[in-house]
Amino acid sequence: MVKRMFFAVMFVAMAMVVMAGVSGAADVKAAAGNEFLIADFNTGEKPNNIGGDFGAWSKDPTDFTQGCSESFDTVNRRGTTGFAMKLDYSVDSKNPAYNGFWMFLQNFDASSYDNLALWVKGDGKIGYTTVFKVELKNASKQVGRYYVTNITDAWQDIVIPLKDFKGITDFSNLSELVIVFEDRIASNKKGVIYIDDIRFTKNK
Ligand SMILES: [Ca+2]
Repeated sequence: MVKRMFFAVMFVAMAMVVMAGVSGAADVKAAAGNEFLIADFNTGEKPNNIGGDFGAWSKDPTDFTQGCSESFDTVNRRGTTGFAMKLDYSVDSKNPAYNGFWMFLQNFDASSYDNLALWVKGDGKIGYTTVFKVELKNASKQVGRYYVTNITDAWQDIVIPLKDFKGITDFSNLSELVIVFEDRIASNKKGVIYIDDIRFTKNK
């Protein structure tokens, strides 16, 4: 009888452990479901976390007074491991100048998400623009535009509501994310911007 009681107590205890484990797992899953990681750059190589290629681009590669180059940076990164993306740009040209960074989004369906989020900071020693443009493109050739402002030399989690992208209404098949440095807009014509942990997020 005592033995049977013992097993009964053990069974209840084990059931409670299992249930606690299940509810813990459910919490993790819910948290993960509120955020989808597109690129953390932590492998130090292409592609991004969803298999999309990326790189720097320039309006006029033959004009050496303007351009943008991309590299993986381990010193300035978000978090304790891996890399961030370093964008070394110049729009300091007598010609019209704009350039930046592109990333394929593999027709990602972001329609159940509320925001595009990314960590951003400028390089305090080299200099940086406090403003740049972010574009989201979809498979039907819509181009959404949003200006990120108030960049500083400290990491900031920039959360952009998808509805604030002007020019795009369908987020179910996103083809590309583009960052644009523009001569007329940039507060510093040359500089370095770091980006990391590009995600789509849901409002809590
Ligand atoms: Ca990273």
